[in-house]
Amino acid sequence: MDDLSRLEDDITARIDAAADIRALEEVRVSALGKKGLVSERMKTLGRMTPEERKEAGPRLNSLKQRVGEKIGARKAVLETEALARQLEEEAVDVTLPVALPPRGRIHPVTRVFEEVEAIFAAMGFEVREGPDVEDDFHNFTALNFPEGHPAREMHDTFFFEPKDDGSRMLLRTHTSPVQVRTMLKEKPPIRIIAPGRTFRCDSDQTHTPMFHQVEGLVIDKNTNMGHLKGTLEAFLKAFFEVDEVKTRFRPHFFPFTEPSAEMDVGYARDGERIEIGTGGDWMEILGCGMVHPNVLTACGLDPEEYQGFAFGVGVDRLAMLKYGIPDLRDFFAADTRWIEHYGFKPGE
Ligand code: 2NL
Repeated sequence: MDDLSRLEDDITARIDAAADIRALEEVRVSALGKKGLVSERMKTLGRMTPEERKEAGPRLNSLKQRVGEKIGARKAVLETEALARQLEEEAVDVTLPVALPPRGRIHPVTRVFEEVEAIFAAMGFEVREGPDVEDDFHNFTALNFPEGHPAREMHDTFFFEPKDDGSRMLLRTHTSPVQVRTMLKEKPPIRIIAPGRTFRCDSDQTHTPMFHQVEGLVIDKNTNMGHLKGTLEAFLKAFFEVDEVKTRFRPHFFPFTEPSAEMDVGYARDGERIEIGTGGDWMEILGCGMVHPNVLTACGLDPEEYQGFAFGVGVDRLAMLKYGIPDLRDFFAADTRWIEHYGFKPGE
């Protein structure tokens, strides 16, 4: 094998070994570039005799041509490989789900709000909402709490700093102010529920400073305590998913209702579980009564023309009873293991 054949074999081997376009370009420059191996050989032609040149010239030219073609062919192969690799790397599997299934949970309190709202909506009630930060009039005065009455202190109210005029805003201690605002704005018949957060400066095993309440209000010309009992029994049956509920009214006191009552519901204990509906024991479930005439007057309604009932129920306790949750404080502990166990998946 002569010198030129060895040169061609050597270049060919390096072309075949070039792993990518850049390596191949280096081979091309070292072979065909201005100072490349083939070009250097071309420069030797001038020093040859005419006979030598006649033989070597065409051989060198055809070698140069073949090397160029081999580089071109190798380049095409490498480009095809590179494209295939890129397509593979950037491939999108359109058969995969667009998003992973959601991992979040619906909090039992949120769930109970939704259930209560759906049940009362089916009975013709509308939902009304109002601010968490209230004034004294809507939270107390309009609800027949006299100035300086101990019932105001009983509510363990969170007050803000007094304003220049001496008045101070507060965190609502119940959602009743929502109903006050509704009566001031709308004409009877009124049939509403007011779900929401409420606040009292109280914290122990069974009390948290923020808790949840649903209040209900019905105002019309002849609304009476029978309507109250029927409405609440229908609600309890739907909520606890039972065909029968035993209830009783116990006389009570609230400033904003007269008469006032606490409603108890029959229940039976089955080991750890509590079954609401019937049974040998009574459990206090909610407070209620006929709206006090002073409240109607403060809200712009004539007590000679209108009357109605109201009730308030603790949502946190409803959730504990329905879903067998033992400790109230876990509701607000933000423990992901707890919410994975007691929470609900969307649509569940
Ligand atoms: C309870 C008691 C109750 C009301 C709330 C109410 C609202 C207006 C007028 C009259 Cl605007 N009453 N609300 C009435 C009775 C009881 O809640 O123990 N809640 C957890």
